[in-house]
Amino acid sequence: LPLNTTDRLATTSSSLRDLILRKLTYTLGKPPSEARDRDWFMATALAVRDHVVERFLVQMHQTRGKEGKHVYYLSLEFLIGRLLRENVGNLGLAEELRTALAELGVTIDQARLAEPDAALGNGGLGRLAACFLESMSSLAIPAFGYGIRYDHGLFRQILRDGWQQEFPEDWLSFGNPWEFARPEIRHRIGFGGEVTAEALPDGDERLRWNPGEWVDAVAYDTPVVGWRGKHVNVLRLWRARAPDPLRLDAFNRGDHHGALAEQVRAESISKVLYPSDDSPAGQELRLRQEYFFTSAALQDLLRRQVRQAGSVNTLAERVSIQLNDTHPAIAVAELMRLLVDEHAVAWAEAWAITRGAVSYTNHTLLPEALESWPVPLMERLLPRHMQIIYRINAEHLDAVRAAHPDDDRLLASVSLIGEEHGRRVRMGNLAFVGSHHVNGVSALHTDLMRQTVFRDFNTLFPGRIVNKTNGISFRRWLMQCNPGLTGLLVEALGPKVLDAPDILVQLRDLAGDAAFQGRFAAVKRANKEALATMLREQAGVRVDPAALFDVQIKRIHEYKRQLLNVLHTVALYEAMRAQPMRDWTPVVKVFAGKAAPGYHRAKLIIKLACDVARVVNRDPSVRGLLKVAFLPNYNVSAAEVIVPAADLSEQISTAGMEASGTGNMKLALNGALTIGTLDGATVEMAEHIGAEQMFLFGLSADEVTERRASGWRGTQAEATSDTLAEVLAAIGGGVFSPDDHGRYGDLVASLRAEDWFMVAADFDAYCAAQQRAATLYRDQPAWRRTAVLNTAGMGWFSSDRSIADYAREIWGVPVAT
Ligand code: DL6
Repeated sequence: LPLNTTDRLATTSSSLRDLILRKLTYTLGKPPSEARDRDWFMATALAVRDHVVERFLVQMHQTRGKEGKHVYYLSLEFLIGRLLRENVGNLGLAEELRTALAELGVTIDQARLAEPDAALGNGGLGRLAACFLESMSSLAIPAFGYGIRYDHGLFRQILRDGWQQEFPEDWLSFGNPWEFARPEIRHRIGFGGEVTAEALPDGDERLRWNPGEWVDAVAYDTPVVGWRGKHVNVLRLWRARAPDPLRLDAFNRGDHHGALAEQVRAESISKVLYPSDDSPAGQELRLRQEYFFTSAALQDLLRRQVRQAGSVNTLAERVSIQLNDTHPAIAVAELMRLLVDEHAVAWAEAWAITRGAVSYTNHTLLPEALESWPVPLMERLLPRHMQIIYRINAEHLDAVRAAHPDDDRLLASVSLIGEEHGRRVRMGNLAFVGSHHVNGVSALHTDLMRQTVFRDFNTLFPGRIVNKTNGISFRRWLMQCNPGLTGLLVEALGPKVLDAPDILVQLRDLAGDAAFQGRFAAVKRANKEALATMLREQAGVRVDPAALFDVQIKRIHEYKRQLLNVLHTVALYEAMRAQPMRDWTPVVKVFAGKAAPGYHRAKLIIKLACDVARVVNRDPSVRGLLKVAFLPNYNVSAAEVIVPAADLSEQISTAGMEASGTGNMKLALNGALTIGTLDGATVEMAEHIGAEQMFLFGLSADEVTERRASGWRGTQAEATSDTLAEVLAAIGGGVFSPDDHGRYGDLVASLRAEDWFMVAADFDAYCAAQQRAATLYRDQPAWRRTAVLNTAGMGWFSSDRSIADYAREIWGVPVAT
């Protein structure tokens, strides 16, 4: 063993206490009397990290020489959140830590809440990557996550008079106790320059790229421990540094700024996360980020391959490289370059290796979010890659032409170069041809991929597109965020439920049991009280925990239709005001989410929600009936409070537009009922839970397509719905914006015109579904029964199931069952 048994860390509370105290004293240099909550967090995290590292070293020792195929998960985003509770929970040290800290006069929450959120992602895609890493460790699949160690993660959102303002977020300002800097692990990344040809003795020529600029990628490793401490993988994030820290010649000439210019330019690559989600982010810096981390990852894994296997030839048997969306799609060209130019592999063999190793996940069908890069930019920044892409494209189009002669439409559609808006490299097409499998993230999304964006590819390469429905980590999204419900489930179903979530289905037998319902409801009530406190402290809104908590938490985007929810809020408000004495179900509407900084319409929707909240919350005639809260700065930690407290989960995207959703899963698992459209993974949730236990409404994906094709206009809906007409008139007329009557004029006009997102079209159906929810809530036994049935149906949506599917069907990696 790498450690003597006598050196092994004891897991008792007293040894943990001593370890924390040693970290506080000798690593942080503080006596307990001086320690603040942040110091306790740091000392605790460092102590916990020792336990993680110990397991890692033992595992390394036990598996040396027996490592199976490795998975490399390349993602521009990892939305990690806080790690203390996850690591402690997965190590099984929660109770010992509680006691240890209590003996030091500290509560576990004091330490836990002092941890900053690692927000290295925008939303669903980044959070999925974090859940997947945890699941790969939990299933003991040898894996590395590769990404960027941004200095600043997703911006901090402040609402000033209802308008979103963005401020930099600073998660690293007090140091990051989970990571290990690995200055010795660095790779050179080139940009620009030129390609030269070198004659070979056999008359052939070898092309060489001489970059004009170099940046170093330096590794920072965060160990990721799986459930029950079984296995530890590494998340390796790259930081950009200039090879030379400063230009001494310039400094000595007195040009102090110029001396640092290279460093500043290099470091800008890992400075900030692009704050875009399902929207375009097509600037040069973004391409530099994408190439930077992809190249570093590939160089790193090739070095490991050569060290372990002696050559690159067996790469495809030994590794699986998963591209999380097209952000790392340049990997196809970069792997070819490294194999052909650096490792002297023949082109055809290199192509077989690349296609054997790489697979790609698509996360969006929105045309504006499908990445493409202008050819001139690529030629300037990555000239050798552009040559490689041209050659891949030529061979690909030759093959297509041979099989489908005279089909110019087909050639144009599947080419790697698009001509629509100037010549651009289509990254989705590049990823498709360079992958052995391409997957969507829900059954519906995968079908739509086959019918729309990759329709022609699906004909050319039948079977390459597969579905892998998303999942969520039950450790974080049940056990850690909802200990009350977890305790109840363990009591009712036995501890095995913690390891085998399929057992949740047995809850169906208890759904009608009044005593169990009561306990289930008591847990929900306690969670709602915690959320009520947060709403009071952070949104300045006082709410009654007995009311129906109707929650919409996600990025703000027109297709996610927060606007539809706001319109219903207004309709409900007007109805309550008109008849305050009616037997209403008291409702609290909770909104949270960030808008991309340049997405003006999304910011206006936030403003509208806040304007409506201000009017409603001040109106005495609806006191006790309706409250509206927009919680600022939504992040993973806020979700961990909101998710366990929700009664109603809003999953109301325009059908066909949400690839999967994962918030829908988190909320249903915690006993919220879904009000939603048949979109993304909500369709599969309805199959597992039972559509009758949900409030489904609205147009289907096919109907949305038909409506759009028919020249639908929102005025058609307005003409048949008095309620919609009144709501639009109120908002458009300035009832909620007395300081600026015209503020929402354009917004309302767009609903009356093409109504692209079918807000007006679905309005009446949505209100009817809301009515069904409010009515059911009044019958608490029936509501509770349905809530239990929702939790019962969610076992399949564990990210362990998703990852096991990827492992077996895409990566060819064995999974222990
Ligand atoms: O697959 C994870 C997540 C899905 O659950 C969401 O439905 C989808 O919107 C999101 N997609 C993105 C797209 N970003 N890009 N490119 O975040 O992925």
